[in-house]
Amino acid sequence: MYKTDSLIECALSCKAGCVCFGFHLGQNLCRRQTQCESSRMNQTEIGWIYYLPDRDCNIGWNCNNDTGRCYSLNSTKVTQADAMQSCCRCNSYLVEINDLDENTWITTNILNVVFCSSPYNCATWTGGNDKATEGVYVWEHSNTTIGFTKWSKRNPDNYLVPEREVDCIDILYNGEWNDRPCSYLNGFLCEREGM
Ligand SMILES: [Ca+2]
Ligand SMILES: [Ca+2]
Ligand SMILES: [Ca+2]
Repeated sequence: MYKTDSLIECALSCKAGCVCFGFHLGQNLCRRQTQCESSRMNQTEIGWIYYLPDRDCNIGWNCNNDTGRCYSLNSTKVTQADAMQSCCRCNSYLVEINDLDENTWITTNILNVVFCSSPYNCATWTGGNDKATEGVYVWEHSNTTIGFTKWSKRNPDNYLVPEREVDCIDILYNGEWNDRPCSYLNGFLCEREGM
């Protein structure tokens, strides 16, 4: 049993020799099992849910039934570049928020479900950035210019200190965006097409 960052991380760790795994949602604990009696899989040990191995990355995704898009939040705090890499492992990409509907859905169904003591404590990386040209924001994975935006008050504010590189976009607990140095350590949200 060990501490993990998300159900997905736990599922990814259940490889050769792992017959099933358990995940404790409240405490983010992961258990890999070399054998699984069906009684164990069904038992109601408080907080634990058991799963069969997930070779295709099917669990741990929260899907929007209207759009068919799925999202997975990871609470590990990493740089934006590392977040991008991590999303790739499940054939997904760092989230790209294309319109208000998507922004609202993510805020309501994902960001607001995570405990945060203040909006600035739980910023989450998106795939948006202006690394190439200051002030010109693009979505990294699709390489498209960002159209819809939901900037928080006084952001983006890189222009105030132009010598600093503040080139990546994170989304705050309330769904508003902020420009932040890409080397900052944030949780992150992966997105992919539905199954
Ligand atoms: Ca999207
Ligand atoms: Ca910038
Ligand atoms: Ca900012």
